[in-house]
Amino acid sequence: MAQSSADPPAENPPQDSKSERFLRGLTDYEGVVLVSHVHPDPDSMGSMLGLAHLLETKLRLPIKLTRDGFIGRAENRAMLECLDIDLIPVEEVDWSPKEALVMVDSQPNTGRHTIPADLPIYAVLDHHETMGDVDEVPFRDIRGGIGATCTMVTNYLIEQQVKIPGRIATGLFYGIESELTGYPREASPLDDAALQFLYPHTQKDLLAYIRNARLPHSYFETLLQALQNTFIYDKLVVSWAGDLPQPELAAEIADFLIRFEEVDWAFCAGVYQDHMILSVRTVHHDGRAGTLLQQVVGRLGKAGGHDRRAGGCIPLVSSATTAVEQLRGQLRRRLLHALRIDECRGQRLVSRRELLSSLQA
Ligand SMILES: [Mn+2]
Repeated sequence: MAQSSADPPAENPPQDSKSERFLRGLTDYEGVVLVSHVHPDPDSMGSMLGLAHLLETKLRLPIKLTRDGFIGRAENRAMLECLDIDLIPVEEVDWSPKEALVMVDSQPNTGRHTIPADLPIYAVLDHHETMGDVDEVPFRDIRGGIGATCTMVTNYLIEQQVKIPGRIATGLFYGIESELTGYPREASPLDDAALQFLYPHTQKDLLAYIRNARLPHSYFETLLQALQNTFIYDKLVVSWAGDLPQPELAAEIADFLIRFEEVDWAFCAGVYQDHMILSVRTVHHDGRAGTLLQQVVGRLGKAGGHDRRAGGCIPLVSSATTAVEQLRGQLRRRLLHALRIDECRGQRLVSRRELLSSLQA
């Protein structure tokens, strides 16, 4: 019979299930702190929301949800606001050995956190293929083949027969949905089953509000700047976005450009504070974008991701225009080399003549 309510199946969770082991290891703690990667995305926030609900229901432990860095993307801010998610800045947390540290949607020492590197971590729940230092972590649930960490958390809630309120269902649903965008989809049957399970319980108006979040002026200015500095090299499109009002915009531009019918790869880079933020997308299902970007970035910074999507950042030695230009040149050469594209002059997406004539009009 089809699952028709938020009441999960009636049989008891098996003793060796992942959720059972996860909860069992937490019985000696007095509380739990949930952390994620910098600039938490919907998958991070939904996972924290879902896990907090699981822990509060099953163990009655006080839970802290945190954020590393700020949340910039309009959809993510809308999610935070309308689901009333209260995140404590990580720098304000007093780390105590009595509280278990649980990391979601990321792995330790992947360059995606600002928490002290020597903090003992009880658990890591993640779906990224980029391996972190997890040897010392007692509980690990890392499944690279899964589209979203929220899918794993949804399954913990189902296994533990925990009722999922509308607000939590909406967060988990949007967390999964936002990870499965683009074509081809990076999803497993488990992701689709979780979406199907959650959907009847989501708050549809809130979902629509998040999906259609209103955008600030700076979004359009940066987009225009990026399009004016976009170059085509064979099957690759490269966009230099300039200064980013918020770091996630590089990924949004890469998402937009990968839909360009003439290319298979999209790369966008922009400067946020003292870092160059990088984003890669490909239409190839087994494109190993994460590995490619790691190869391109090398020791200049950090990178990682999935088959079709990857992100990275490089600390800038200097913010002088010449230094940034030099880095751009280096990245472009490495990118062309990694994709086996001959070194050539890029063709502008919007020609110089068109740019000038539209300015004079
Ligand atoms: Mn994720």
